[in-house]
Amino acid sequence: MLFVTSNPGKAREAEEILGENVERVDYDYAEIQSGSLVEIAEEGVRDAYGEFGEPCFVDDSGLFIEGVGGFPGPYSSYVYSTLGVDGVLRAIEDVEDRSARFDCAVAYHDGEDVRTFEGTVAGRIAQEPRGDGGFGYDPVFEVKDDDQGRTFAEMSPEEKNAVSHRRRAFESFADRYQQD
Ligand code: ITT
Ligand code: NA
Repeated sequence: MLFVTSNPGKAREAEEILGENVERVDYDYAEIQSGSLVEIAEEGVRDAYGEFGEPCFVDDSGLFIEGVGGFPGPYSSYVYSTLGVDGVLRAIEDVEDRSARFDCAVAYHDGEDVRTFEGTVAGRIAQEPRGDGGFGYDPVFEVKDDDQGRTFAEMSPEEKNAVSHRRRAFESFADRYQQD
């Protein structure tokens, strides 16, 4: 099955989580304006299916910061490419509640229906970026359940993949579709 994404970091993680029968296609599917990652992923996979005509899935993810009403949430991609990680840190400088979560919505089109699988991980936004691993917001996302309080970027790929929002979403996806 095809994983339709413009983001190589996501594709690497999906491969590690799902195994080998994932083929990445670099296609920027249409992203509707919506407050819901699930809606964005579902519309996106319909667009991707229209483009490729074979079973495929997309992953729409977002960082939700509690103290600023869930910003940047569904706009995480736009905010990342405009403000960047440093811009986000500046924007929340005076915000007290830095608790946050990462959500992932995976939508799969099997040729007839669309099904969606969700995953989430709790954390908080670090004061400064730390670590060289991962991609995107990983250097500022401190994982809540990590006893050393590391950011995703301070973890190995295996460690991030063991607890991430993406792992949780892809796991329920795999439970449903990869019986063998
Ligand atoms: P697609 O083509 O798959 O949509 P994208 O990078 O635009 O690629 P999203 O809209 O889902 O993907 O991602 C929103 C933003 O959050 C984007 O800037 C990503 O780099 C970032 N992001 C997504 N997953 C992440 C993760 O596991 N760790 C850190 N940042 C992540
Ligand atoms: Na995107």
